[in-house]
Amino acid sequence: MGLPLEAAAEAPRVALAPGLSYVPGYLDGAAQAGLLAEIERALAEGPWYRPCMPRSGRPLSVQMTNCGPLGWVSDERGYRYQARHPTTGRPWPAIPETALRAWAELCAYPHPPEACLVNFYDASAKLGQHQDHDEEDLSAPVISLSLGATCVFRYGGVSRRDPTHKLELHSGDAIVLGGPARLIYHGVDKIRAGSSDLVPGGGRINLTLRRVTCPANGRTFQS
Ligand code: MD3
Ligand code: FE
Repeated sequence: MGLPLEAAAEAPRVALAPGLSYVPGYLDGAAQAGLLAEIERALAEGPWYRPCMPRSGRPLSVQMTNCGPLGWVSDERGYRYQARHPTTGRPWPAIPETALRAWAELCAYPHPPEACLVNFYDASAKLGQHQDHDEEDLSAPVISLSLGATCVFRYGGVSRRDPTHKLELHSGDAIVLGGPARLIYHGVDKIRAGSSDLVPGGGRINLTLRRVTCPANGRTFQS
C-alpha cells in the first residue's frame, strides 16, 4: 500500500473557498478498491441501517453506519454521537486504515478522528442542506472521501440564505472542511446513476471523518 500513498500525496488541492479544499482523485483505483474492501469488512460488524428524522420520525433516503469509538445517529429523539450501533447494540468497528491515513495526510489536526460516518446513497437518495454542528470540537476539520457513483454536492455559506455552488464529487475524490468552512450549509442534490461500477449494485458511499470531543476537556475516547 506504499504506492497509493505516495501517489495521493501528489494529488493537487484546490481551494474552493476559505477552509474548503478539494482533492480530486485523491484515492487512485487500487486505493478505492482497498477502502471498499475495508468498508465491506466493517459492514459485517455494523450493517447499514436507515436513520429517521427527529420529531417526525420520517426515514432518511440515505442509509448509514459508522466506524470508530463514536458514531453519529439520528432518530426520533434527536441527533447525537454514541458508542454503539442503534440496531445491533454492538460497538462500532474500527475506522478503516485508508481513512486514518487520509486524515493524517490531509489535515494538520494533532489528534485522531473519533467518528467515521459512512453514508450509502442509492440512485434516488439525497441529503438536504444542513450544517454539521453536533461535534464539541468545531476546531477540527471534517474530511470526506467519496466512492462509487458521482454525486452533485451543493454547498453555500454559514447562513442558509448564502448563495450556493455545485460540485460533482467522483469516486476517489476527497474534500477537507475546516476553519471558516466548518459550519457551511451543504448537501447532496442527486446521484448520477450508472456513473461507476465500483460499488456492487451501483450507488455511492461517502465517509466523513470527524473529531467529536475536545482533547482539552478530559472526555476523549482515544488520545
Ligand atoms: C461541509 N455528507 O454526512 S460530504 C454528512 O456526501 C454529509 O455524504 C455528504 O454532509 C455526503 O454530514 C457530504 C462533504 C461534507 C462533509 C462534512 C462537512 C461537507 C461538509 C462538514 C462541514 C461542512
Ligand atoms: Fe454534512
